[in-house]
Amino acid sequence: MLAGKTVLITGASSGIGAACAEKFAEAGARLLLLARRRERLEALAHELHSRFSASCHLLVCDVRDRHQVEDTLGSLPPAWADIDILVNNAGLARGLAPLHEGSYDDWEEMIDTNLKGLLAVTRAVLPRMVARRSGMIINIASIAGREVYPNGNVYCATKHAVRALSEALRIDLNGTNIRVVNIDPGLVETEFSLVRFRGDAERARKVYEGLQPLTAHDVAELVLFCATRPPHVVIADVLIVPTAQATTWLVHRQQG
Ligand code: NDP
Ligand code: 8X3
Repeated sequence: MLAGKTVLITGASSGIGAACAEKFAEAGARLLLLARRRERLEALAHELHSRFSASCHLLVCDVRDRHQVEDTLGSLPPAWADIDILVNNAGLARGLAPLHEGSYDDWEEMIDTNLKGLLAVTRAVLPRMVARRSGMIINIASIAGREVYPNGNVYCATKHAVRALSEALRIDLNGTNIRVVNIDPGLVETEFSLVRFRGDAERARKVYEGLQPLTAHDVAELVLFCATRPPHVVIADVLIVPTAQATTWLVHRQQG
């Protein structure tokens, strides 16, 4: 079903995005891999080519820069220009602080990446999908798009916004055959917390202490499932959490 399909994955250099790239490559898709870190993308493309003979085209791009996104996606080689599936995954959290102590720079980075970056990529990709009356958008939002947790204020707000955009897209695209999927993961052990805490590995480790978190692979399997439903089916909205996680604030942790 995915053989020969063109899939654009943003944030493909790490975590959930890289795991999605692997799953789609295994299924025979052609991959547009987008992120800022070129070496990571090159290493991934090399691995996917040697394991699955996957065809990859690298897009070194910062989704916060709308003009860069427009230039990058507006000048794709013709063989790569018709994107069948867009996985909007690039995103990050910065800091964890009460709003009255929050940093404007952190807020801006999260809003510019998680919200405006997703908008810029979607705006650049959708017109050709609409013209072809075919395509799928998979937004990686978060459990933080359903619930707000202490000190998560702006990150949660960006993910609530992603959720709103998934719903809005499903309305705007009704009648076009384009499907919109919203996926909300709970705790997934990736570089996410390392980025949130600016390289503080000990603090990042504590986020997942005493429980078995999701892996990026767990989420990628769900993404692949959503991407392989027949054309009349949309998995519109999914929450995926580790068994130990009931809500953002209720997480069962083993002691010692
Ligand atoms: P990682 O930090 O492992 O991966 C984040 C990816 O986003 C990287 O590939 C990074 O690439 C890319 N990225 C970040 N900023 C930009 C940018 N400005 N332009 C282009 N790419 C960018 O984290 P995850 O894999 O966990 O996160 C992926 C998504 O999943 C995010 O949207 C996150 O909010 C969401 N999520 C994560 C959860 C978790 O617990 N881990 C739970 C719920 C949702 P590079 O730095 O090379 O640009
Ligand atoms: C990432 C999950 O709960 O750490 O979106 O915000 S959480």
